[in-house]
Amino acid sequence: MLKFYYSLAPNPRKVSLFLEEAGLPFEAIPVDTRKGEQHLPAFTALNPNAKVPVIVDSDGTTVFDSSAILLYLAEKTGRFLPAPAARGDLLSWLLFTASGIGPYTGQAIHFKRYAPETLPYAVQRYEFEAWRHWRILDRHLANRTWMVGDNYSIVDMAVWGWGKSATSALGEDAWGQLPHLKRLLDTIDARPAAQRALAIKDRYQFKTDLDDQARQAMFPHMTRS
Ligand SMILES: N[C@@H](CCC(=O)N[C@@H](CS)C(=O)NCC(=O)O)C(=O)O
Repeated sequence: MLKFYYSLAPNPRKVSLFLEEAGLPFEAIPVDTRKGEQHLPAFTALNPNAKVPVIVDSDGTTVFDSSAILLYLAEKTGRFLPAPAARGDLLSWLLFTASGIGPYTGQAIHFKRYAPETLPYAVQRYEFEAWRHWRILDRHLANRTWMVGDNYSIVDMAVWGWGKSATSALGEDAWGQLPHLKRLLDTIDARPAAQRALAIKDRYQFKTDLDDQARQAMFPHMTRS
């Protein structure tokens, strides 16, 4: 059976959604990143980047990085891909989400919530860039139902994964300024598979304390030279 190494964070969330949408049987293996389990040798043998998500398919194929996993699973199952004519759009928006939405939103959250000191320049830069990227998605969705092509695809799943955490970067009132994006996220939330994907939180109690062990595991730059 496919093994899914996960936490409750945005990138694994995208993969949870695909697995539930496709109805693929999987074994969910929690990686408690606040306990440092992402750095255990058995895990870095699967993903040298020491981050979730990772899958190990039933034939032993290992794939890390959420966008790679989405593409791999979509191509393997033939599900949630747009028509071949939209391949360029698929790659463009999937990688825009991977390289723009994720990193800028993640860094905005980091500097607003987790940095040991307030650095106004860093907060301003990452918040600005996060907003800039989310606004591009919102404008793109103004006159279309789905991110690419005519149907729900892995790009919508990738956007949803980060969308569930976007207000941590953009503020609780962000949706008033991103109405088209909000419509997409609400449409996906209403799908039973999305609710099952979110219910993965009930399978394992992840550590919530952001203590020294968690900081060292997740923000190693703070303690290593
Ligand atoms: N590019 C990677 C990023 C993966 C990533 O940043 N994962 C986070 C959770 S969203 C993680 O494992 N954080 C724990 C850590 O950084 O130690 C992907 O898309 O999968």
